[in-house]
Amino acid sequence: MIRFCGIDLGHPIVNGSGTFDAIAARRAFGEVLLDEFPFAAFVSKTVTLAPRPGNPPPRLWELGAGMINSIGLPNKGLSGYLAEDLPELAQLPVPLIVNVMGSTPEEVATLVGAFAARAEVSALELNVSCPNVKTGLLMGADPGETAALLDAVRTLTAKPLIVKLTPNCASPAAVAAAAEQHGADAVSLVNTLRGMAMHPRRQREPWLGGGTGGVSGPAVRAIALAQVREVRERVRVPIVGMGGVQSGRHARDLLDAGADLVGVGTESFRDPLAGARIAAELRQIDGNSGIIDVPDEHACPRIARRGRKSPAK
Ligand code: RRO
Repeated sequence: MIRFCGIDLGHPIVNGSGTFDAIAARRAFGEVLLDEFPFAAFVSKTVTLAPRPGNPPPRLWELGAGMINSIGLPNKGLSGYLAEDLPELAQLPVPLIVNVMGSTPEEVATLVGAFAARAEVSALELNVSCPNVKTGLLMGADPGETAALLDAVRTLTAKPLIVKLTPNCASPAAVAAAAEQHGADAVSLVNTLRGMAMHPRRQREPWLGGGTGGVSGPAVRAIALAQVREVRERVRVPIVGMGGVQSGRHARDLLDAGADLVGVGTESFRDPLAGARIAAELRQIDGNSGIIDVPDEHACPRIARRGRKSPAK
């Protein structure tokens, strides 16, 4: 059991917002999903005040080492979420973290105020980092804007506020420091890195309907590690580290770089139970046998990192 912002979690693996649809997964896999839920807490897809249709298709491009998404926050809006999704997500066997985004601090304040009163919600994640809309990104790219956002919402709730940072700015660590100074309880990073794919058949046209998108998956893992380390050097609040995690070894690396929890995102598209597998691999590593045996092409190195303690027998 670990504690994160006062919330008890069974292990340190959570999902990255928007990468696991728990309602659809329950429909597909049945009640067994609740018995063996892959994550220690569930982070919901971003909710905005008004409903949004999302970006025009195509919305995905597969890369050699990940993918680019241009989803554009399709969602039912606050009232749709409260009426339809929240009752279902409240049935999950793990704490619920709701991810919210607005184009102004006032909009975010309305969202935070609405969730503040909901007992089903354990914490809020403020998404200031979506690469696929013009607004929202701005707030998270600038320490002053992030501070102003926290000033607008901090007093509205006693629930933990996690600020989801963008890697697409001059200094994520400076933004993290501003968030901490203005009352954030934790930060999470990295959101996706802005990227682009050209249309394979049409000259000079981008493939994605939104033009550009967000790169995720193994391609961004080294960047996530470096940014988590840099943020850890600037702040004391807990960090949810994510970016290209496919194995317990990758999770261990992010924890060693300074994260307190690890988010799994793109890997869940390949393997919906990746969260549980990665948590089990991490337990095996931390059980410090030093030797692990994972039948997966992404298995962690079999030799334990030097200096780790030998198993307590
Ligand atoms: O919906 C999206 O396009 C999206 C969001 Br909100 C986000 O935070 N990060 C991302 O890569 N895509």
